[in-house]
Order: sequence, then structure tokens, then C-alpha cells
Amino acid sequence: DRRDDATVAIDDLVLVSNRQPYRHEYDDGKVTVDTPVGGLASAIDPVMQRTDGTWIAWGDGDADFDVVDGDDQVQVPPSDPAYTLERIGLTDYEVRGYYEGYANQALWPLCHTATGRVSFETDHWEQYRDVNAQFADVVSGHVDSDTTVWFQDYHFVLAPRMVRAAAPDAFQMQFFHIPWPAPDVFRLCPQSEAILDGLLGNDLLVFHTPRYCANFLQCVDQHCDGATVDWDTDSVVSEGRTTQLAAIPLGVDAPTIRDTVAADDSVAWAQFRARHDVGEETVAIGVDRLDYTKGIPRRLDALERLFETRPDLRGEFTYIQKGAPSREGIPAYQRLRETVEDRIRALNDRFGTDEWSPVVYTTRTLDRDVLYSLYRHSDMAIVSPLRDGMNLVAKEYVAAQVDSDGVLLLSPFTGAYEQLGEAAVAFDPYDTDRAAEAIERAIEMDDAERWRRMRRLRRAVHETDLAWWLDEAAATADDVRESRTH
Ligand code: GDG
Repeated sequence: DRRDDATVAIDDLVLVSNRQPYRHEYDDGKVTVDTPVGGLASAIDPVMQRTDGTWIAWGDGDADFDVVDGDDQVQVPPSDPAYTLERIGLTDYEVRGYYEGYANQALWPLCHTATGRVSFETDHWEQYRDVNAQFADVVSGHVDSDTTVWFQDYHFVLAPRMVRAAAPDAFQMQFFHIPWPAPDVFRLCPQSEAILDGLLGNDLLVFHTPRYCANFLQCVDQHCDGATVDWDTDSVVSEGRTTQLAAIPLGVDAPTIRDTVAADDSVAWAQFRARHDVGEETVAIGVDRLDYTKGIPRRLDALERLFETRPDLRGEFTYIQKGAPSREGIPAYQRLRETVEDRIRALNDRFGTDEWSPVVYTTRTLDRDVLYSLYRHSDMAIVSPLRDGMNLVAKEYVAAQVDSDGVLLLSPFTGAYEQLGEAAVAFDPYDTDRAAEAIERAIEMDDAERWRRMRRLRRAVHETDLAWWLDEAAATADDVRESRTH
């Protein structure tokens, strides 16, 4: 029985996320199901499988699913049904306003302090609010006083308050996967009060790091008239109820990554190298959604600087960029993709030889075991976001380093750096000279130092892995729930 070996048990769980964990295709009575790429869904699916709960999500991409008339329920996983997946259909118009509009052109850049990219449009806001209301309606239909509602991320900042109005006794929590900005940045948002009020509908609000919690509390303090911050307990009282803040950094499934990699026979790595003409040189890898927050052009600046100042590295060092196309309906993302591809072409034209290219670029989706094999065999990973809530690629790279001979270059502006700190080599995306020097340092680092740093990183990544995170979230929810009833 799956419930017996559960480390986490949240009874009567209703989970709400934008993306669904399974996507169904209906074709002439035949149903095929796939699991979209993405850390969150694959992380939470096993928890749901132990709870017999309900997962509510946007029915994105389900062919033949009647999106205009709304809801649709299926039992998942298809092979061994354990819980209910309820899909909410959205019209193209709603998707443009709620998802591409307010979520990804207002909240996403705002929370990443990319103020120049923020755009607030009334119509987007209205669609965002309406879609939150649709989700809140469906959630309210599943809820009684024993239910835990768990919202994921910035797509649902208004729904908690809406559900609270319909179901005052339900326990509501939310995990934010992205940063929370400083008050001076947050005040740019015309809807700042409504957003804070919406989130304060939760009993428990969880971020990756203490920094984001502190930013949130300062925003409430400065921009929310009806709410009082208790700085001693990291909580807020509004409308007679308390919202507890907590920092629980999301982890990766480190044991599974380690075991997958340990069983790896290097065939995938050999095939990848053969396909892309990578020889015996030193290899760095970057794995990112093609998002402007990931700092890819600045990483390419650093590589360019490196090959300018160290011509001897030509032919001796190759950077592999695995990019995943993302949010392609949004112009900023189309431009970013073009910029990255143009820059890589220019770098390869300028420095490449007949036998060697400084940058190997692919957008092909890789199977997990292939991705892990690339991590294991790369001499370093370069993770250079301008800002990033956590960055799971950094942790996956560490978990795959079973030989402890790789180097993690990590931007200080990631949640991962805040958590793992200086065992990684700092890679500052805003300072090209220093960033290039960091790569040089990683190339030249002796085995003892590589090993010492990687051992420290590995310990931290295993100690705070995905199972730990789920336990912490469940235990924190229990504590908060207990303190409410006494
Ligand atoms: C958000 C926050 C936070 C990538 N290419 C392939 C592939 N991937 C997987 C990686 C990794 C995931 O995608 C990306 O996760 P990140 O954490 O790096 O970034 P975001 O997508 O921006 O995620 C972030 C995260 O939420 C969790 O809270 O860390 O800060 O922005 O797991 O491995 N997976 C496969 N093939 C690929 O080609 N299988």
C-alpha cells in the first residue's frame, strides 16, 4: 500500500497548480497520456498518490477536451489510479490575459526585479482575477473543515482570499516558487494591495528562502493598511486571522538522481558527444528554460571574454547549452531565443575551427537519464541567473556528481546560492571579467579542492532533498494547524 511507506501525509489534500501532472490525448476513442516536463509536477505527484486527494489544474494542451465548458475529471496515474485530476478549461482569450499577460508579463518580471520588462494591463488583470475566481469556485466545491488546500506559485495570488470567503474553516497554504521582491520594487504594481490581501487569505505562506519572507513582510508592512506584521514570529494578522510565513527551500530527488547516474554506462554521454562533435576537451554545461531571468546572454559574454583573453583554451574547452523553449507566445521570450541563437552563432564563427566549436547548442528535450549523464560527465556547470527563486539545475548537477570531480559555478542571485553558499564558485553575471575568471578558476582547480567543495555541496543537497522538503512542508502545516485550534 502506497500509504504505508508515506513519509508525508496530508489528509484530504486539494492541490492547485497552473500545469497539470498528466496530459491526455483523445484520438478515436484511444487515449494516450504523457507527463509534461517540469520539476514541480513530478515532485508532487508521488505525494498525491499517497493521499487520494484532488489536483486542480489548467487543462492545457488536452486535445479534444472541451475547454469552453470548463471542468473535466479523470483518475490518475492512468496505470494505477490513485487520485482525481480535475482540469479547468480556459479560452484562448483567458490564457492570453491570465497566463501570458498578468502572470508572466506582470508578476514574473516584477518578482524577479526585472522592472524594465514589467507591463500592467487592465485587461490582463481582469482575466487573471476571473481565472482565479474560476479556480476558487472549483476548489470551494471540494472543501470542508478538514481539507488542506495547497496552492502552487504566482498564478494564484488572489484565489486564497476567494476560497476563504466561501470556506472559512479550510486550511490553506501556498508555496511560491519564485522570489518576492523588495518593497521599493513591489510598489510599482498598481494592484499591490489586492495581491497582498489575496495571499493573506492563506494560513501558511512558504517561500524558498528567509530573504523572500522578509521582503514579503516588509511589503505588507508598507503597502497593506489593514494588516499587522509580527516580526518576532514572522506572521501577519489581517481580518482577524493569522498568516504564518516560512522558508523551506525546495530540493531535488537526490537519491534517485544518484542511483540513476550510478547505473549509467556512459553510452548516453558518448552518443551525445558523437552527435555534437565534442572530443576529450574540458566541458561546461548549462541547462535552462530560455528565460531572460536565467542570464544566458551574460554567460555568453563571459565565454567570449574567456576566449579573448585565453586563446590557448580554443579547442581545449567547450560549453554545452541545453535550452528549453518557453512561453513562446510572449514577444520578450521570442526575442531572447533569437538573441541567444545569434550570439552563439557569432561566438562559433569568431572562435571555432574546422574541428571544434566553442559552444554546442541544443533545444532537444532530453530524457532524465540522459540529462543526468550529461551532468555527471561535465567538468563544470554554469548557473548564471540574474535572479532565480531557487534553481533546481544547480542541485541536480550536484546530485549527479557521484565522482565529486565537477565544479558548480553559481550566481549569488539564486535561492540555491543563498542556501548552498560558498561551497559553489560564485559566478557574477553582472561582472563579465570576474565571471570569465571564475570559469578559468574552475578549469584550473586542483582535484583536492574540487572534491572538498563538491562533498560539501553533496551533503547539503542530500540533507535538504525533495523528501525532506515535503516532510518540512507537511510538518510546518501541522504545527500551524495545531496552533490555530488551541
Ligand atoms: C521555477 C523557478 C525554482 C530542463 N531541460 C530539460 C529538463 N529540464 C528541467 C531541469 C529542472 C527544470 O527543468 C528547471 O527547473 P529550474 O529550477 O532550473 O527553473 P524554472 O523552470 O524557472 O523553475 C525556480 C523552480 O521553479 C522550483 O521551485 O527552482 O527558481 O523559476 O528540473 O532538469 N528536464 C528534462 N529534459 C530537458 O531537456 N527531462
